[in-house]
Amino acid sequence: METSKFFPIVETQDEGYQKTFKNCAELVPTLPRSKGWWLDELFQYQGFWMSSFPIRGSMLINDHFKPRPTDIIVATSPKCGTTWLRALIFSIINRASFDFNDHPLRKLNPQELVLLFEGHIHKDGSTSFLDELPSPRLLSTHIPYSLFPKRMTDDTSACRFVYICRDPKDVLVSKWHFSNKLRPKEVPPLSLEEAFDLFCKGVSHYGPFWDHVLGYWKASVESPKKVLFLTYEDVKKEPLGCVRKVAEFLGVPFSPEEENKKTVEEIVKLCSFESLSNLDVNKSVAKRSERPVSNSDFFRKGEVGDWVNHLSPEMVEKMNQITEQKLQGIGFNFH
Ligand code: PAP
Repeated sequence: METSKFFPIVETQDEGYQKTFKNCAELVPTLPRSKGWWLDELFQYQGFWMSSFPIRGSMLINDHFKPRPTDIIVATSPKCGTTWLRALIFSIINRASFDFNDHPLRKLNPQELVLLFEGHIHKDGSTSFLDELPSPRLLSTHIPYSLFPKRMTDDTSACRFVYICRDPKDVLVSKWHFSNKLRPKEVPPLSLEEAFDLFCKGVSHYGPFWDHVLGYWKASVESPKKVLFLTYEDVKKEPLGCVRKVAEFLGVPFSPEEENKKTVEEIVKLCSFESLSNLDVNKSVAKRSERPVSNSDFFRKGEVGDWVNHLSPEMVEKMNQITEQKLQGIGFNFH
């Protein structure tokens, strides 16, 4: 049984899982560490800053997860639009099963409908919860591409990743607002300057942000059938085209009948910021012990370019410079 001070204790009788928990409990205290954005601590694990919980999730995935060819992983760096992409992909793959007026998204937040892979693999100390999900399994993750096991990322595995990223200036602003919602009332708010500094140093959840993007970008170039790379800005600009692209990538293109019935338009409308954020379920401010945020916290402005209202010209210049330098010559940038 695991007794690390870094994790909630998970009871498990299985020797394999016990070994992973033990390895993780021994490893985490030895990793470089930094203060986090709320009251958490971040650890540098395989080049990325993560809190202890997803590190353990990543180790469990590596040691025990059994991928299926039909698995679909919605991957993002935090605050890049995972709530939106989870809703879109859930609606795309389940479009034959639900009426848009009586849709699961009207009753559940996308974060509850499509669960966080590294968060839920901890349940009961085994992968049984995930093993029991029917195919195709749709899971969400913030884990960097390089941290997934080869059996998920090499060409012998047919599971697919859909990645969405976003202009880091908007990511920072979104993350800063979100972090201050998570900070306990008695702790002073994180200043934008502090947040900017941490983000630029790469010390943000699953960061450095740019390395996260680079990993998925390279994989999408090398294995375009395995990884689809999208940007928040493109989905905002051309939602219908992006939804068609995702459906084709997942092998479930829209039929002429569905096009006639305007199914793509229905999906885009249901999953839009205006629609989702106005549903009662997503206006809820109730928090639960296992998730210290409320459904409404995942909806703020939902706009492209809100950074102009927050960042100084110096901050913008520095952030653009880092982005230029990190993404130089790869064939992609945030313009
Ligand atoms: P997570 O990383 O905590 O899971 P994530 O959903 O990736 O959060 O990001 C939240 C951002 O997506 C918020 O951006 P903002 O702070 O700049 O406003 C949120 O408003 C935005 N968002 C949530 N749902 C949608 C949607 N349906 N369409 C567009 N943007 C959305």
